Amino acid sequence: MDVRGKSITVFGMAKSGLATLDLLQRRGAVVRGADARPREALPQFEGEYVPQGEAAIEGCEIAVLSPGVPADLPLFEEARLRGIHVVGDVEAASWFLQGPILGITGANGKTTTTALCGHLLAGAGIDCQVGGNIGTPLASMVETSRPGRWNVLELSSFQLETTRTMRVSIAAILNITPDHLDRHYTMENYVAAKARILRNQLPEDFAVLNAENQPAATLSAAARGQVRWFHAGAKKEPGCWRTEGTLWVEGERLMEEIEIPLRGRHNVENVLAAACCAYLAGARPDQIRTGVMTFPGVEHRIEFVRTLNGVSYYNDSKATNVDATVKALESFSGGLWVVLGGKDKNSDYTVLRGLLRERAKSVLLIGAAAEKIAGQLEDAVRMERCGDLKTAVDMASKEASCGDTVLLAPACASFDQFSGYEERGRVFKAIVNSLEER
Ligand code: UMA
Repeated sequence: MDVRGKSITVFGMAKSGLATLDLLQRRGAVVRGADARPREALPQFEGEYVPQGEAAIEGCEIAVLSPGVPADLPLFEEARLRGIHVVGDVEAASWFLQGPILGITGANGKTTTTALCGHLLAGAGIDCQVGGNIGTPLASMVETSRPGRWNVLELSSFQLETTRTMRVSIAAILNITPDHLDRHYTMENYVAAKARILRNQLPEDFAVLNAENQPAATLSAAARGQVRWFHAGAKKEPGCWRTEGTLWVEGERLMEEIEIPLRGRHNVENVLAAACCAYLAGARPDQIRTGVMTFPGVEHRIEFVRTLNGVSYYNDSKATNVDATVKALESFSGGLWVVLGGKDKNSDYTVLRGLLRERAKSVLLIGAAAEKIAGQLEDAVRMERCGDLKTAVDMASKEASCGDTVLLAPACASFDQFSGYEERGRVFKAIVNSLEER
C-alpha cells in the first residue's frame, strides 16, 4: 500500500498507536494521532493530536485503530459510511512488513506458544523476530523485517478482527473458549475474529489447528491452506500428537512428555502446536526437542515465584479469563489458595466450582468482580473477601500450611486496580518476595 500523501488518523496513542504513527509518518503519510484521553494525559509524540470524535475522521482517508479501540464504535461506523478505510494497526503494519508471518492465536496459551516458537526457530538457526500481542507492536518490527526472516506473531482477536489483506503463512489456532465477550458480545463474533487469521492463506500455507477444541477444529472447513492437527490425547495425522507420554511430529518421535519443563496439560498442547509450526518452518525434530527442553517459560504464566515456610507461590496473572484459570487449577493436585477477581468480562465463574471444591482450600477475592464471583461460587469453596492483592497474599501466607500453594490466577482482567496483567503480576511477586519467614 502506498500511503504517501494520504491523510491517516491513528486511534489510541499507547504502544501500538505510537509505533504505527511513527511508521506511517516515515512512509510519507500525513498522520494525526487521536485518543479518548486529552493530550496532556498521553505520552509525547511527533505530530498533530485530535480528540477521539467527529473531528478525528474529518478529511481522513484511512483510520487505523489500536487493538484496545473497539472497531464497532459509532464513530467508525460513520467513518465506513463516508468511505474511510478502517483497519487495525496490525493490518496497517503488514502493508510494509517483509518476510513470512507465522501467526498464533487462541483464547489461551498464545503468548507461551509464540515465545516458544521463536525460541525453537532461533535454536534451529532459522532467522526470525517475535512480536505482536506479546508486547511488541507489529509497526515497530517493520524496519527489522526482511525477506526470508520469519515474523513470529501473537495475534489477538482485537488485532485480527480488523485485518483485511494480511497473509499468515503458518497460522495456528490453539483453542477458542469464551473470552472478551464484553468486546465481541457473542461467541460467533469472537470465532469469526479468530478465523480471519486463515482468510488470506494460499494453498501452500498451513493452518495448524487443535483437534480437541471443537470451535478451532471446525475452522478446518474454512482453511484455504493445508491443515495440520495437534492433539494431546490421541494420534492425529497429519501433524503433531501425544500418545502414552510420547510426543510425535509427522510420525517421528519428538520427545517424552516428562522432558517438558512447563507445568500442566495445556502446556503439552502449547508444545505440540509450537513444535508443529517450527517443523513446518523447517526445524528438525532433534532441534525442536532441545529447544523445548531449554525453554525458560514466560513471565506471568504459572510462573514459580518462591517457596516460603513450605508454601509455594505461583504467579499466573495472565489468567485473565475463566478458561485460563481452569488450566492453572488443573496444573496442581490440591492444597490451593487461589486469588480470584479483578475486572469482570461478562464471564461465567460457575465453571470453576468443581475444580475449586476439589483442589482449593480457600479463594481470596479481590477487585471489582468480587461480589459477582462470590455469588456464583457460593457453597462450593471457602471464600474470603480481601479487596486487594496485599491483603490476599498476607492472609494466605498466614493461614496456608506446609505443602500448600498460593496461586494468583484471577480469571478477570486487571484494569480495575492495575494498568495491565503485567503490573498485577509484578505487584504480586513483589508482595510475595517481601514476605518474611515465620
Ligand atoms: N483508547 C482510545 N479510545 C478507545 C479505547 C482506548 O483512544 O476507545 C486509547 C487509550 O486511551 C490508550 C490507548 O487507546 O491511550 C490504548 O491502546 P491499546 O489498548 O491498544 O494498548 P497498547 O498499549 O497499544 O497495547 C496493545 C495491546 N492491548 C490490547 O489489546 C488491549 C497489547 O495487548 C499488545 O501487547 C500491544 O498492543 C502490542 O501489540 C495486551 C492485551 O491485554 C497485552 N491484549 C489482550 C489479551 O491478551 O487478552 C487482547
